[in-house]
Amino acid sequence: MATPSRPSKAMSFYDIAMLKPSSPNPWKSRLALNFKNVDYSSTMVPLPDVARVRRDLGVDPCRKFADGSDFYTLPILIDPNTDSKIGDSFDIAEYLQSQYPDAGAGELFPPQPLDYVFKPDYPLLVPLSEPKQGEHDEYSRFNMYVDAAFTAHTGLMAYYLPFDPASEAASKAEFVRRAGVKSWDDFEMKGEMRQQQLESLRLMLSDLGKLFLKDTSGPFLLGQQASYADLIVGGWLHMMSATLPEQEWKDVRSWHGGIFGRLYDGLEQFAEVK
Ligand SMILES: N[C@@H](CCC(=O)N[C@@H](CS)C(=O)NCC(=O)O)C(=O)O
Repeated sequence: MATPSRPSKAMSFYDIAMLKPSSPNPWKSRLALNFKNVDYSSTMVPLPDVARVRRDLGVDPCRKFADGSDFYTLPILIDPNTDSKIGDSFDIAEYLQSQYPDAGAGELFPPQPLDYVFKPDYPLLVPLSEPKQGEHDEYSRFNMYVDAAFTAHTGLMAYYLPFDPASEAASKAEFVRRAGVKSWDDFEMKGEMRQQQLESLRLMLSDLGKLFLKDTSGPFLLGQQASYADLIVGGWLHMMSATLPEQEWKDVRSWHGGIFGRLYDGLEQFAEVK
């Protein structure tokens, strides 16, 4: 049977409930779903319910905590057209591309070199998912390094997550438990430490930004053609836009000749929250 170019039944997409969507991996998938212009609806899951919802949907965890225990995460995409359940943002993008190759803006994985490496100075609190070997190796590696680069700077963002008041206390308590700190206030990064981290973020973005200078005919890595690599960075830009204090987000947008402000704006066409 020929692969349909557009699904006929709406898919279900699961993201974490916040006053404004803030989670980078679900954002990557939202951008990819809108890029493909497929029909879907979103379910926003309170953070303390993510593990239960994922288990109830029968989707195995794809990430582990540092102690080796399972870490239940979102996004999840359920496609009733093919009876598929996908529980990792990279897998979701690959699934959409293979199942709906011609839909929407077309190819999510055009061949391109993605020469970017980031090594954090210290181990991340929660290890990242391993990159997958497969058809889109270059993108998978890029995804891992970009995740590492931004995760190393989430100390600037965590305190400002716009929690849904209904699950705010439980969500904060869970973060406090995971980080092994005394209270939520310990997440507030200020003073000299904040300035150092902002400078580190600026330098990291300078390095990442070099990839965007190869083709300046548009805001994307390939100039005017958006690809999943742009969406990966875009997921993190959305987290920063939802969490950083206003002036810091303005600074990020304008650093390095405005590369990341232009990218964020260029991706607006795929950023509708449905
Ligand atoms: N490799 C996974 C990682 C997903 C992930 O880490 N999701 C985070 C949000 S960005 C999450 O669900 N966190 C739940 C929690 O912190 O309890 C993917 O790309 O989908």
